[in-house]
Amino acid sequence: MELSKDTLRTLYVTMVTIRHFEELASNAVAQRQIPGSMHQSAGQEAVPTGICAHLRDEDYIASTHRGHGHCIAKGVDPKLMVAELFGKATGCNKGKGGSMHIADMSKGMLGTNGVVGASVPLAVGAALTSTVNGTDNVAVAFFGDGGANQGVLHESMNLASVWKLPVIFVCENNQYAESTPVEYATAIPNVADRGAGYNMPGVVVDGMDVFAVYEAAGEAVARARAGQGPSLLECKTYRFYGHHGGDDRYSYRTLEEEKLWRDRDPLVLFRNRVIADETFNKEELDGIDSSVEQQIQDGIKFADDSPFPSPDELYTDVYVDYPLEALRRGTNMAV
Ligand SMILES: Cc1ncc(C[n+]2csc(CCOP(=O)(O)OP(=O)(O)O)c2C)c(N)n1
Repeated sequence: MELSKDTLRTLYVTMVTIRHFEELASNAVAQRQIPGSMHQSAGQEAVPTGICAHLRDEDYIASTHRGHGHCIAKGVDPKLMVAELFGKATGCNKGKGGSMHIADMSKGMLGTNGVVGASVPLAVGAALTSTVNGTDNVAVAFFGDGGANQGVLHESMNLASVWKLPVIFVCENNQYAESTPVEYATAIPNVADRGAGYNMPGVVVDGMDVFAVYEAAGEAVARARAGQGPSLLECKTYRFYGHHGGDDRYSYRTLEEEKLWRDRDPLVLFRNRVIADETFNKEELDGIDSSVEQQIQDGIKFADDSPFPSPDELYTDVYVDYPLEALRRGTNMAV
C-alpha cells in the first residue's frame, strides 16, 4: 500500500509521541511519587497509531488501563495528559481522573478504564449510538489478551454482529495479563479465531508493524462505515516494561525474550523501512524525535507549574448534571 509522505510523518510523530510520553512523562510521575499505579504501553505504539489514523474526531474509542497511547493516537493533547497524571487542575480531566480515567469527548475518547474488558461494551454502545443517529461514525474497543477472556466481551461481540454495529474490536495481545502468559490462560492460539464464532472477520496482525496495522484497520473501518458490521483484529505485540511501574517483569519472563521483541521495535522497523526506500532521511526522523521530546518536556514543566485542584472542587464532577425534569418525563435526553 502506497502512503503519502504526510501520512507517514503523522504515523511516526504519533508513535514517537507515545514512546516519549511513556518514557518521560510516566517516569516523571514515578519520581514525584504521585500515588496510583501506571501502565506503560511502550512497545505497543504501532497498534493505536495504525488504527486511529483512520478515525475522525467524531469516531469513538474506548480504552483500557494501558491507555495513554490510545489517547494520544486519538488526538488528546499530551500536555494536558501529563497535567492529568500529575493530578493538576489544568489536566484534561481537571486532575481528578489520573492515568486510568483520561477522557476527552471532543476527540471521541470515551475513557481509559481500570476495569479489564469494560472498554468492549462501551464501544458497542457508542456504535449503537452511531446507528441510531444515522451517522457513519465508528467505534473502536481496545482490550488486552487478558481482557479477551472476560465474559462481557462475548456478549458484546455477539450483539454487535447481530445488529451489524460499526465497531472494531482490537485485541492488543502483548503476551501477558499481568504475569500470566497468554498461552497459559487462553484456549486457542489466536484470539482472532473467535471472530468466526460471531460471524465477523477475525484477522491476526503483526502489531509491531504500523504498516500492517494501518492496512488491516483500513479494511475494518471501511467495512464498519459502510454498515457491513464489526471486525476483530488481534495485534500481536509486546510491552517493553513491566505490567506497571513496580512490577518485577523478570520474575515471569526473560531478558532474551524481551530482546527478541525489542529487535522488532515498531519505531525502528518504521525508520528502517522509510529510510531504505528513501522517503525520509535519518536527519529528518531525528528532527521529529527531538521536537517531540521537547514537546513532552514542555508538558512536564507545564504540569509542574500548574496548581492542584482547589479543595472547593471536591464535590464537583462527581455526578453528571442530568436534567431531572427530563428524567421524570421519561425523555431520553443526551447528556
Ligand atoms: C475486572 C478486572 N479484573 C481484574 C483486574 C486486575 N487487573 C488489572 S490489569 C490486569 C491484566 C490485564 O491484562 P490484559 O487485558 O492482557 O492487558 P495488559 O495489561 O496486558 O495490557 C488485571 C487482571 C481488573 N482491573 N479488572
